[in-house]
Amino acid sequence: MHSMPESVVILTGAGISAESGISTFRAADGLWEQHRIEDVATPEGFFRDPRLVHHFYNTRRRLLLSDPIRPNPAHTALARLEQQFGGEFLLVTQNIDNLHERAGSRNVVHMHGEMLKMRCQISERVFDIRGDISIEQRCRCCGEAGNLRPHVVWFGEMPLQMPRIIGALERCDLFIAIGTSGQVYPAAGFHDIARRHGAETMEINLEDTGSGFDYHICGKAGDTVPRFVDQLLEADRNKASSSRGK
Ligand code: BV8
Repeated sequence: MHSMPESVVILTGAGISAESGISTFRAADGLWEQHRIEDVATPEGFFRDPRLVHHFYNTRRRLLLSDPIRPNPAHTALARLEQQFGGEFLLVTQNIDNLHERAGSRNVVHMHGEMLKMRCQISERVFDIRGDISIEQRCRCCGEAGNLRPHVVWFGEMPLQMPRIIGALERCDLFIAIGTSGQVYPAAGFHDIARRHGAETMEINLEDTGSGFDYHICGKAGDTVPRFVDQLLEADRNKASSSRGK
């Protein structure tokens, strides 16, 4: 990187949770190999067969809450970066798991929603959920069965907190995408927005996804992210001490 960043935006995808034991979407054994997106990750699919969609998310929620699943060193490193970086920092995730929060991140923007939340389709109220959601379940707001859905953004639905994300992309001078294939918009276009506003862009992934980032760090996030965060924080400390020295 040419200069020490003052403002960093990080976007994470399923690849950052892969080493924690959570399937990604587009790998050979990925989620989309076992289910059609249209059936389980669209409003139309939910309207057509809510039981199937609840089963899809209930299964993923039970796995997420099971004992072997825990944050990996990449999640922990990003929590350290949020706490110690001297400049502006925003973590945006496409993931609906809670591993960033369990690793200590405090200010996570879940642009595609959260598996541990459900929403009433009538009142739009959002509730925490740790168990299964079923069509027989009554919502606390209306007291009726059949209104509850996962608080997750499906294809064709508007991602959450977009104005906040776009504002941060326009201000940042370093944008880093970690563990995402860059297949899904608008997230896949974030690095273009950041670059158009003068940011340097970096991809941390197993491979170069060919999305036109300025820099690439190839390898497993659990190895590459802690190393990168240590280097960035070291440079940030040196900059702070040298500016005090003036
Ligand atoms: C919207 C929540 C507009 C659900 C998700 C044509 C027709 C219809 C729609 C569109 C279209 N063209 C574009 C669109 C829009 C559509 C879209 O982009 N479709 C794609 C398929 C073409 N997008 C939308 O619909 C979005 N909404 O556009 O709204 C709008 C405007 C006005 C008004 C209303 C609406 C909403 C998209 C959100 C969908 N929900 N998730 C759930 O989780 O169940 S998407 C889901 O897939 C994830 O959230 C994530 O965002 C996305 C991509 O997944 P990745 O995270 O990248 O995972 P993937 O498996 O693909 O890749 C993993 C990567 O990690 C790989 O690169 C791998 O190499 C790497 N990796 C693996 N292991 C490791 C690793 N890296 C490092 N270390 C490792 N160990």
